[in-house]
Amino acid sequence: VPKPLESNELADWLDQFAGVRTESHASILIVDDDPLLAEAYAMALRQAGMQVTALSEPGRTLEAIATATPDLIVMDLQMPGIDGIELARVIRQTRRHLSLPVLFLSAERDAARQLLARRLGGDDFIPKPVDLGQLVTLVRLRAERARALRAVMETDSLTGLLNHARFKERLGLEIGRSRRDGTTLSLVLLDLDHFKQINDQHGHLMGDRVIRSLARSLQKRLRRTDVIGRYGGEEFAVLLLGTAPDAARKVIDQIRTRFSALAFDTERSRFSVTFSAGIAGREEGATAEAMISAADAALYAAKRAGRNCSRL
Ligand code: GH3
Ligand code: MG
Ligand code: MG
Ligand code: MG
Repeated sequence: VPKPLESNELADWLDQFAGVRTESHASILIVDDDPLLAEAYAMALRQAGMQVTALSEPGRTLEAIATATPDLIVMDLQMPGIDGIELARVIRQTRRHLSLPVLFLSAERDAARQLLARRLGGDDFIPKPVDLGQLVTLVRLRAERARALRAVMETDSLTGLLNHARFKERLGLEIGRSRRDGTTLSLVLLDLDHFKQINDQHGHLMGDRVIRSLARSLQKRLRRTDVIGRYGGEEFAVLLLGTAPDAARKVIDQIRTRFSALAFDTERSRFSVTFSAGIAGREEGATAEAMISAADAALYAAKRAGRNCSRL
């Protein structure tokens, strides 16, 4: 059993990293039943520029993964009442965390058991007592890589917006968050009008340009905290945080007016495109499915009303 750190030892350790701090947006979750050790590792990684959550209650690991959305987990193998290998296996059972790297920390000296830990799901093995320089090096590179890979998996390649799966996941998370905080939340579904005709008359490449252009209009006009996704082919979804439906409608109508005024040029012609929008607020006890069908029904009403308009 590794002995806990003295605070002056910790200061010495941390001094080693004073010069190596570089920008990193990687988010790390550390799970070690010894709170002093967990915090020591956390400080070393933070010192190297990473976002770190230190957890000394291993039973709350799944919950911490959901809230902190880490790019990598550093986990102690010897924890009372919980088997690190089993915990890693449970984490990997979620589709989303299939490729979430887990680095095991262990005082285990037996090479065969170290190998077993790797075979059962650990991506690497860091011996205890931990060399903090080694920890920082191993963690940063892998976390950056995992983060980049996740961004690719969650992003729509044509527009750079969140893809359908990730958007729906965010919708669920944000509904939960706004319920807990007692804030408002609006969901908008947008659909380009008569888009088949745009493709037919100007070609699919031009159609793609229109789709990218609407993506950019949304990114430009919405808040950085708002969530924008490409919901389907020529359909987009937007979550406006802390915004009631009537306010959301004003914002979307402004974007709609400006977008419809954009001119798209081809060799032979110049044309413009419109979209319709359906808006739904978070009702008491709303689920993601309920909000999507409410916004979808409103979008359908906007289409029926002649398109290039929005409905609540
Ligand atoms: P409405 O006003 O009722 O929405 O009419 P619409 O023609 O837009 O509706 P519909 O859903 O029938 O057609 C959508 C079209 O969008 C059909 C499909 O070929 C096109 N589309 C879907 N994804 C893409 C894409 O990524 N690029 C291009 N260029 N076209 C796409
Ligand atoms: Mg332990
Ligand atoms: Mg459509
Ligand atoms: Mg359409």
